[in-house]
Amino acid sequence: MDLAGKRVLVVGAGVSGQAVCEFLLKKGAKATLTDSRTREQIGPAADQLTQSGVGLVLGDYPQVNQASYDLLVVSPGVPLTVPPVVQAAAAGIPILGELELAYRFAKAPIVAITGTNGKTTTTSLIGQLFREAGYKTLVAGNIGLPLVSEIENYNAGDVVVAEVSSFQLETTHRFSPKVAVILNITPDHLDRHGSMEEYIRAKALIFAHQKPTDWAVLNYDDPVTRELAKDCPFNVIFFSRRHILEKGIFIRNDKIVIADETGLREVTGVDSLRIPGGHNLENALAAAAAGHAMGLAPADIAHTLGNFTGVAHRLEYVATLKGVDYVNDSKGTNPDAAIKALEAYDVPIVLIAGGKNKGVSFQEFAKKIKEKVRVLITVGVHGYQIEDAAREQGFANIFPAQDYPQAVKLAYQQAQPGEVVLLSPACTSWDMFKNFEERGELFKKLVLELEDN
Ligand code: UMA
Repeated sequence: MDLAGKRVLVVGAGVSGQAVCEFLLKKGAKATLTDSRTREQIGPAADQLTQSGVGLVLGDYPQVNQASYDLLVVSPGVPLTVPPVVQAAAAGIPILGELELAYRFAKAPIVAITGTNGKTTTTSLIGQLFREAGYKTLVAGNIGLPLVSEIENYNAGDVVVAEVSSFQLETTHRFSPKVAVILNITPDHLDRHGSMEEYIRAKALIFAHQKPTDWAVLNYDDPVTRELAKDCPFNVIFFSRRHILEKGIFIRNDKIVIADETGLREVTGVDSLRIPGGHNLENALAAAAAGHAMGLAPADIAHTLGNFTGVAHRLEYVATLKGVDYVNDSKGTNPDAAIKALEAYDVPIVLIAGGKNKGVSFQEFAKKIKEKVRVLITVGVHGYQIEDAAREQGFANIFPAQDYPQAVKLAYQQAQPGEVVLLSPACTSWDMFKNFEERGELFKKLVLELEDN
């Protein structure tokens, strides 16, 4: 892809858009960055961009036609219905996302991971697998570091492990990872994708352009991903924690095993995993399948599975106060993730939940609350929806909180020794915070302040 002299409009001045502009300048393109936010809202980053030679159109989008731009690069959080994207499509100007752009310059094989839940944990685990097996490994993508920033520093013998979201996949055309992992697909981001069918279609783009020597790793236990196998152009490896498979990665006699044409091999005992919950077992199986597809030995896979302790904001242990464990699962941004968090514990739970709903139902979540939770503390703009759903299930031990300090205080007052206080909001943080990290950090800070009192 020759970008030299090309006039490129980048839509969205967040982490992704800024990294794309830097990359474009390096390639000799003329980059213009546009954002619905004003210069004041963007702050000092706007001045830095201007100084480095990026044209800025802020607070409003420019008109897009063939006389003005040769290419559009869209940030993942920008819906494809915004005027510049619609105008570019009408004018026949190519539209792609940062993931596709990075792919066009990739020399290293890519292991890409998507799924509604577990992406970040599995991406981190797979990254650790390759690092510990001695590969120079890049871990990037939706996890936080835009791929385009680093992709050219990795060569054919290295490995790129990329967390990819449905938003990023939506703007791919040729993206073709060596190994494409889909962990699970349950309702999420329906406000953006419009329907479950469209969301599944976006996720399935992860394997749409694979080549005959590539692999798709799919969850056999998830009806949606199991069904997707028939759309995979080439090789599929299933993983399952509930079924014995003829071929694939699964559990037999409490051991993770690999069955392929060469026979059956044990990897490690399920009890050697250090990340809690059945959903994390699925993440570990998916990671083992990805490692196996890339040719790692079972002993190398076993070594890392036994070492990996998880990532921040996903069932992250914070402290034990008066016999109560405090756990930060701020990344539980949808009901399914929060259900999995609740399922990870066998003791009564004091749950803090709420935030901004992404257009999904809380009914199943409320059923799980009835089953596992002793006290529910709601917070955030749509906390009342979780409260209503829980009451419909006949659960009434609910305390609405005004803000996080009050929520943590209520949890502290209500929790009894042996219980878990779990923040797993089932909602995004965007009503009160910049992102889930900021929400999780505040929760941890408030918990640690309790410790001081
Ligand atoms: N904007 C517009 N018009 C719009 C919408 C947004 O101009 O209609 C502007 C905003 O004003 C803002 C910019 O676009 O300035 C934000 O762009 P973005 O939302 O794409 O966010 P980035 O900062 O570029 O971060 C993105 C991913 N964000 C989203 O997909 C929402 C990050 O994933 C990712 O880490 C980063 O690129 C690097 O690849 C975050 C995420 O929440 C963690 N992902 C979702 C998830 O995991 O569920 C998909």
